[in-house]
Amino acid sequence: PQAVYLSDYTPPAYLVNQVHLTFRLAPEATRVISKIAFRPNPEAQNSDFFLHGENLRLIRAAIDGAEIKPDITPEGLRATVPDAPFTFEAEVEINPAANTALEGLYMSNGMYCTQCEAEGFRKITYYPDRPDVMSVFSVRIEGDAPVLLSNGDAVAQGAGFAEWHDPWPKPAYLFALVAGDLINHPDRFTTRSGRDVELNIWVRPGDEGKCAFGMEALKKSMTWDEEVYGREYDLDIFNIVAVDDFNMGAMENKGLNIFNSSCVLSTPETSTDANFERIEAIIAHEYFHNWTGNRITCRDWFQLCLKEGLTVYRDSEFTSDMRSAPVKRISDVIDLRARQFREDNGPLAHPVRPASFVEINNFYTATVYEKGAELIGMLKRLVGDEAYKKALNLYFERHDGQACTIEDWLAVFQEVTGRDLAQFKLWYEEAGTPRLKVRDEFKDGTYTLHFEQQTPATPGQDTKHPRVIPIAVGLLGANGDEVQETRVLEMTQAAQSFSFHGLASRPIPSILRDFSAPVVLERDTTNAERAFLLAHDTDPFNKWEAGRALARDGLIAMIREGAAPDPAYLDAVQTMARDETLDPAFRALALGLPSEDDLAQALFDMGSTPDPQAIWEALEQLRNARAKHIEGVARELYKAHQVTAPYRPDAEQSGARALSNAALAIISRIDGGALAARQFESADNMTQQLAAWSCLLQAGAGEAATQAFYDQWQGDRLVIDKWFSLQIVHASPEDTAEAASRLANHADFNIRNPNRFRATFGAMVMSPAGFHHASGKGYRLLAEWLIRLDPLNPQTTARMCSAFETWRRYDAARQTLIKAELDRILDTPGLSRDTTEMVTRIRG
Ligand code: DPP
Ligand code: ZN
Repeated sequence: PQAVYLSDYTPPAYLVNQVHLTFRLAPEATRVISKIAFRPNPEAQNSDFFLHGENLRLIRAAIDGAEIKPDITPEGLRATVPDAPFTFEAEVEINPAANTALEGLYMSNGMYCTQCEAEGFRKITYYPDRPDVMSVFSVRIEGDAPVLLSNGDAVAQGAGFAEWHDPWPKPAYLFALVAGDLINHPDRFTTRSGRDVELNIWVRPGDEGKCAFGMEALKKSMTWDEEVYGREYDLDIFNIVAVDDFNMGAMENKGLNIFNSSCVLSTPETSTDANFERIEAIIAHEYFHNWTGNRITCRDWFQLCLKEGLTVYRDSEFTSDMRSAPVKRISDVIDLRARQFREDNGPLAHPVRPASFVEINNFYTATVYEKGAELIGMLKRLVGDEAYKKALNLYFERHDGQACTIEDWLAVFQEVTGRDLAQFKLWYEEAGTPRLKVRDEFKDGTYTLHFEQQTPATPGQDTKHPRVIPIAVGLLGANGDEVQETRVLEMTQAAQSFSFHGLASRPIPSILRDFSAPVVLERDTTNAERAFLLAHDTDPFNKWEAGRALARDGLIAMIREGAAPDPAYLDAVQTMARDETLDPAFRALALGLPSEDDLAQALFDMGSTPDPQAIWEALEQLRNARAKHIEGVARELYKAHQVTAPYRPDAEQSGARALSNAALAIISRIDGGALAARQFESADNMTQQLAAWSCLLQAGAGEAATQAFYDQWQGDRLVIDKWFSLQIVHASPEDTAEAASRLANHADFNIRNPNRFRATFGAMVMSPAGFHHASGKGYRLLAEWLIRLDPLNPQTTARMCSAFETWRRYDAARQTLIKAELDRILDTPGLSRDTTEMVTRIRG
């Protein structure tokens, strides 16, 4: 497969004035009739008329009404055209029923649905399928489904047809069409300037009771974007549709967002607090794309972070405003380290703005999204809130209606602040997580921090340059008082020192507060100091971080030296847990432990070869020791934080449940699941039910609950996904692969449904001791199923190959086993471009 390079970008040869599409829907033979008004682009560097098109059966094509016989290749169509505006018409036939890749127009439970980002529109009809070609679309849908939807406003409807017009020019990747037997949950929203907007969430009959929370989230998002970014909605209707078979979480098509049903449908009985929070965030994310993504889009797919990094940043600000900002920050960093740092440390490392790709679908990554969002946060910290606001206003004003680049984005900040952002831009161009080493010194009332930064080489990028790093620092006195409030140090050199003067005694530093930059901070320190920061730091992130580091160091000593669980950690965590001045949600997070994968990476960074089984055993040993040590506290917490009010998925109640369920997990290690069994019986919401069932599984006493849970939820796909994954997650490492294999052969397994596939095999790879079982059975099972899935759904297959990305951390025997599976996948005849690229990069 051929790579595409950012440096090869050329402007489109032809631009589109308007598009008219007619769809005659039929499951196996849908006709798409297009009429596209083109004009030559004055900025073009050639006059080649090429339209993308894949798997289309061309029935006829014409230019200015005269039939033509274009050259057709597997990638598209070429024709000779006039050197003046002209109209291109085509009629093609496609087969939505056979489309299992879920890209282009496909069917899900009898409903027609599209997914065009990034390059799916070319599977619908011939078109310049690139984001810098923007046009106004009108769409006519003919079909017998009761509900026929597309982008923009409905202009005509009747028996068997509907016509839609979207007045906002958009790239083809934002096109959407939905047709089916759907029911709406309606509402209205009046924008700040008085536009009355009709809102709908469309679902399959039977799901209409699962929309209320999503609708509230949508209205909150609309208000928030007006208040915080001054952005209003711009059509008279906003539709959301829930679809069961979907590769991503959701998609921001103009005026017609399409959601994986797991990211929009909810009820207290079927969804956990975490599900509710995620739904709120994803609804916000897709809605916010209306300005950051749709009104201002990307010039080319290398600029994906322009819309994704910014929109993730915006949705994280929204969640911080709706819920607890510190809890959101800590959760985001846990996720960033688990997914993005892992990616940055391995063979798939790539810059936030990649310079080349083979298949763009492989670049919807934690690096583009989550690290991309971190860059926005750093930029804001560097320029300040006021300048950020001004720069954003300038960005919206100047680039509305345009397809832009990272250069355009940085230029507005340069103009508003007068600051040279050339060094900042390295964050977009160089892959890898900087290591930030720090040592300190105190002399004559002056306290100095000496920093050194170094970024490890990544594939294709051996040389790294010093970055600009905002390091938020505060200093504490021996009694816990803050002697220096948070100050942002701006590091720009490979090595740099910063001093604080006039101090009475040696302070205790709190460095990288609020996780002010996506770096790995390395500092030699003591357990006593960590316990002190856990008790006294005024910065919630660093308070949590101190506890996390204490736990991690203790675990590493257990794994490497066979040490006993660290009493300093056990005492500190006990004090923290019963500190009623702390938010319960914070305490629940602080009771978490580093993941098996985090520990594997930490050991590897220290020059040790991680043993997944030993890591798992150390974690179990620590959890058991901790349960013995703080059982009494856990029982107090469990009682004190029971929620008696009617269920609400808000921050307060979720926090209380998170803490009482963390306590339940501790108690279950002592009582064998007795209390969990009672909670399982009495639970009236999924958060409580699932937590109790998890504890029972963990205690080896889950059999009856497993059956009861299935009997209760058999008809609910999203709950049954949980039933699949939890059994695998809680299997012992010896049985992880067997559990996954058994469930993959269960009558309810469906290889065509990405949620179910991920619930099964995603759960397996999230259990490292089981997945990395020394026999290689986890590797074999995953490879087998990826080989089966690839011809059906390349995108989801390729995504899941990243389970293998950490292979170089492990011992020679495991490396050999993994390489054999990677080779087996690569040798599969007809392997997709998506999977070929991923496996080739992982193999190195
Ligand atoms: N649907 C994906 C997202 O919203 C891609 N745009 O991030
Ligand atoms: Zn997005």
